[in-house]
Amino acid sequence: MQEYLLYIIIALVVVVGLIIWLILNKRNRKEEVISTGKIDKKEKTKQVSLQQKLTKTKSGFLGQIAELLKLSGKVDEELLEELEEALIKADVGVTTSCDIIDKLRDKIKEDKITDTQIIQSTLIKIIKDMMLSDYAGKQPGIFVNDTKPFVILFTGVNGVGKTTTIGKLAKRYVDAGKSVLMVAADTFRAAAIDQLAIWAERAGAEISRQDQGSDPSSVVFDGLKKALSRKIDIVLIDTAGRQHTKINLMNELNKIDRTIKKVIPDAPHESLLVVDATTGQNALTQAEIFDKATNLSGIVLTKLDGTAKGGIVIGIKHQLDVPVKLIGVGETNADLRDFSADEFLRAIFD
Ligand SMILES: Nc1nc2c(ncn2[C@@H]2O[C@H](COP(=O)(O)OP(=O)(O)OP(=O)(O)O)[C@@H](O)[C@H]2O)c(=O)[nH]1
Ligand SMILES: [Mg+2]
Repeated sequence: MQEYLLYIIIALVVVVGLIIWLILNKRNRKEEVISTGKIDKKEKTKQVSLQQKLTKTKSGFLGQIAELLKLSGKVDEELLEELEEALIKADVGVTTSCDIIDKLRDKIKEDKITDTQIIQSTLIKIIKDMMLSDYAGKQPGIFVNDTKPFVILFTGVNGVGKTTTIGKLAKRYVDAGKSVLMVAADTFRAAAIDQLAIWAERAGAEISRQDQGSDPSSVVFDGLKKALSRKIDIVLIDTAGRQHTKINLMNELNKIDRTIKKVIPDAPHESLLVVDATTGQNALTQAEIFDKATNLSGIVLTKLDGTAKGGIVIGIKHQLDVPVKLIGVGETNADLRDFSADEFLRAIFD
């Protein structure tokens, strides 16, 4: 009888162990992610350092601050106002710049700082701490989990780099062994559909398209149905560039978003606003309005190589609570990079 009981206990232990193993395994699988940065190691080693790509911002931003501190002999309210102005000019954003300078003011009082050199290092530390805390717990880049299809919607004003970003991302995902379907929901111009088709061919991705002038929501509906039936891994939806001030165009975007949810209720899994870093503060207004139409999950900041005002990177998450996920620092595939606050801060300040 006792022996019989022992067998039952052993069987129970085995069953419970098996259940625990299954739960843990499932959880681990859910967390399996692809970082765009990890995809093409060969390409990554060829990359020019971010510091080199951001030289304009580095010299513009730091140069301005250093110059101000050199010219100013003493630490006073006037210097703080000038520093705040320099931050605003570098596109850090008014609210964020005020927050930074308020913290600096407090620190000056607390530590009784009178040396302008110490002001510079204190200011940089405040910016670093702020940004690292804004991005705490956020992994760099876009993380594609095992949801199938994983749908990414790209929006933004005209000419910011939406289609180019989709092309570069598609290449990385295809290289990582994923099946990718591009949806040509920019039906405004025939050339836009052709441009996406060229990117699809280059990347080895599929494309779902209709004629110019078709309803973009209908293109999205068909594209997602196709992706579901073909068990596609990743869907990248291109949309027409639109000014955030045009209400009818923003409503059209909202309709696209609703259509996506009709086919796949928890999609889009990423809703990315592509922003041209050279447009400065206008980016914050754009993000606010696009967020209302498509509930943004992140920002792709392109053309950071072409601006001396990379301060937008510091302000955008702080002010809008939408993180930068990718940055564009040039025209090649390797120039689309996962955004890491830590790496950005090192490139600018070290
Ligand atoms: N220097 C630089 N150029 C970029 C970057 N990203 C995109 N571009 C260029 O920006 C231009 C516009 O890119 P598109 O991808 O066509 O922009 P779009 O947002 O799709 O434009 P529309 O569909 O017309 O609204 C192209 O010449 C790209 O090569 C970047 O990170 N750095
Ligand atoms: Mg385009």
